[in-house]
Order: sequence, then structure tokens, then C-alpha cells
Amino acid sequence: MALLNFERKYRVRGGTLIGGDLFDFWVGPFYVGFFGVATVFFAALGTALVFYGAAIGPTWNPWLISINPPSPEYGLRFAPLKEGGLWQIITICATGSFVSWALREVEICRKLGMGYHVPVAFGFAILAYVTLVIIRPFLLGSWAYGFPYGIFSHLEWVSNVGYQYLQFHYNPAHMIAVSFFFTSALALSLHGGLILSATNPKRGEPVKTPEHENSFFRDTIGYSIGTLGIHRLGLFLAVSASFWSAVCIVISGPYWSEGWAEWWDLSRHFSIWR
Ligand code: UQ2
Repeated sequence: MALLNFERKYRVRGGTLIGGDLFDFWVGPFYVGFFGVATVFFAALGTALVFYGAAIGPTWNPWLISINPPSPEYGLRFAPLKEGGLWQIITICATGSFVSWALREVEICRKLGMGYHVPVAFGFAILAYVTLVIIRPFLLGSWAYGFPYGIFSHLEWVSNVGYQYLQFHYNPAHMIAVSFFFTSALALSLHGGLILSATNPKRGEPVKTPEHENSFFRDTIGYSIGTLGIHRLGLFLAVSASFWSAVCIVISGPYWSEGWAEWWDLSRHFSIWR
């Protein structure tokens, strides 16, 4: 079916979660929906506030612009706009925008009669962000623990928080997260390489099939995970990377506040040995 024919077939009414038919339309190629409107609203407001924050800040150097969270005295209350309040509203806008985007994906899945794998996967990325700027600061009792919105400033935040636990690489959940990130890169490079090698044969040769792809891996390592399997594995690896990243930061502080290397001596604290 040609693309335009297919678009006519799938551009059907329904599948909305909120708003019924009211926002059930397209603007050019883009489905709108209630959550399309919500995404644009939050993204536009958040971006405008970032520019306002930059305008009242000390620099227009894009590397150095930073929208900072409130100082610890404000605890979990709202801070004045210029003392972290902007950061708080921008955080609400960002979260609102990400969640609206995920729900717009859900509406599109429903329209098309597809599974929810894409919005669920995106949900794990949202979880990682929300853990950093909402869940962990909440558990620690102050929004000051959120990271600043700036290019260099957020890098320095990561570095400082890392050194606060002396050897962050000894964080067991961080070890697991990093292993998943590396394995994701391995799996995607194998998959990308395999697909391109099968679809780009020598000039005049026919494009190769999944049988060839299976045979390549059976010949090299005695096992092929299969064309569906590699995508299941990829989704699992990517989602696990986000999940364990969220775990590794949320346990830093709320659960453990010494150096992470000391965590491995945890058994010394058990009274049975002492
Ligand atoms: C595969 C397969 C694909 C692939 C890849 C494999 C035909 C087109 C990459 C090979 C992957 C394996 C053996 C799993 C490797 C395990 C890890 C943890 C990286 O068999 O089926 O489909 O793209």
C-alpha cells in the first residue's frame, strides 16, 4: 500500500484518551490530540521561561547560561522566581511536556491498534529525568538537590555529586546501568551492521534475507537471536539502562551517604559478625 493510501486508511477518528473528537485532527503530517496541545503549551512556556531566566542572568554565552534550582533553605516550598522559582516552574513544564508527549504516543498507538511499546520505552527515559529532579530531591527534603539547567553547570553538578560519594563507580546500580549502556551499544552496532550488510550487497547482487542474517551469526557464534528477538533484546537493554540509572541516583543520598566503595563493607555492620 502506498504511503498516502495508508495514511488515508489510518487517519481515522477515535482512540483518544481525553477530549473525545475535539482535538482529534492533524496539522499537516502531525497528529494533534489533547496531548499535542498540552505538549506545545508546556514546551512553549518552559522554553520562554528559560529565555527569561537567561535574560535576567549574567551571561548570554550559551555554554554558561544556567537556570539554577533554589537554595536548600527553601526546602520543598516554592521559591521566588529569581531564586529558583523559575527552575521549579521549568521543571513542571518539562515533566508536563514529556508526559503529554508519551500520552500522545499512546493515543496514536490506540488509533493504529498497535501495542504500547514505544510510549512505555519513552516512559523509562521520563522516569530517569523525574527521578533526578523530583523524586530524589523530594526524598532528600529540598528542591536544591535537583540539577541546574545549563550545559556546563549540569556537567559540574554530575561531577560534584559523583565526588560526594568518593568513588561513584563503586555504586552497584551504577555498575549495572553502565553495563546495560555498553551492551546497548554492542547490540545496536551488531544489529545496524547486520542490517546494512544484508541490504547493501555488491552492485548487481540481490538484497539478502533474514536467512542470511541468521546464518552469519550461526556461523560465527553458533547462535542467532532472530529478527524479532534482536528488537526484544534491544528494548530490554535500553529500558534497563534507564531504569538502573534511575536506581543508582535515587539510592545515592536517600539510602547511602558514605563513599560508594564503603557500601561493599556493608556486612561489617551486621551485628551477627561483631
Ligand atoms: C541476530 C539477528 C538479528 C540481529 C543480530 C543478531 C537474525 C536482524 C545482531 C545477533 C545477536 C545476538 C546473537 C545476540 C547478542 C547478545 C547481546 C547481549 C549483544 O541474531 O537475527 O536480526 O540484528
